[in-house]
Amino acid sequence: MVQQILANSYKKAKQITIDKKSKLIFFSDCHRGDNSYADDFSQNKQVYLHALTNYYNNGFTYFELGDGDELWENRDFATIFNAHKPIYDLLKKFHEEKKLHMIYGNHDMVYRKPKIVKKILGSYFDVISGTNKSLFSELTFHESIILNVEGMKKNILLIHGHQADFFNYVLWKLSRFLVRFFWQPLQKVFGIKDPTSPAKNYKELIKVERRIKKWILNNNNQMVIAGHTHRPRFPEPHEVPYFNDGSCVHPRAITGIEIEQLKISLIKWHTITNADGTFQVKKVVLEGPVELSSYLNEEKRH
Ligand SMILES: [Mn+2]
Repeated sequence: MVQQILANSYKKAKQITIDKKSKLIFFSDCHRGDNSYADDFSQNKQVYLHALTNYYNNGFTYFELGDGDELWENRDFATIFNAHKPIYDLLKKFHEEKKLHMIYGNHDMVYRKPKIVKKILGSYFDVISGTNKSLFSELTFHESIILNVEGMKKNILLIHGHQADFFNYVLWKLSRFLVRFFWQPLQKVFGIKDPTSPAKNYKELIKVERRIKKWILNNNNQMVIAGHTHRPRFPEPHEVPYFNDGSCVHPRAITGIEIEQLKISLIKWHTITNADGTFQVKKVVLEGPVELSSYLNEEKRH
């Protein structure tokens, strides 16, 4: 079942071609919320804004691999928008320069319908002028994207990763219902975590990773970049090419994947406290850079 869902994601993917001049940044699982104590993203919003501004100023294209907006815990996008307006202003700039590519995950699965994207993200109500202002016009969310890399034999599949998680892909509405009315209240009162979420349950996480890796091996070692589990992955060239950009809700840090000059790296942005007491946002390269060709030009696994 899951293997079939992944095959379909590959089949219907939007195709994009990149070359050695392309600069790409991948983040996912921001779970942007309402800025309340339940908003896991709010602790990292300054770090994220700083990092993304840096990428924007350096000519990067932004790929968001799902669960950008936390629409399970918040039913009203306006609350999220008002809590994180500087971020949406920046995303809008990426979009206007055609440098924004969005993939939906399970928490923002409603964006699979273009009509709903237009309704939710097309415009916002500006309190100061008392009028509706345009936000993301003609923005499309995709289930999957294939990156064709100039001069290379194979391509890269971008997905959120909930395709390998039956409960969160097919039964996502039930999952959302349970989060809203069952797991979230239980977590607030008793600290019990949602056992169906691979981000909160290690056993589920391992299962999701195993299913994606199985699909990769059955499909000529197809390189995949995903999110969903919140666990960053960066394989060596001889390993199964399953990459994961992690999340933007780690305590005090965000992780992502960069592609620049056809090299891939796993990076982290976090805050450090200097000796004089000032805070500073810093980027750390966790893995790489490794040539994409070492994942995309090999013939067969030995
Ligand atoms: Mn997810």
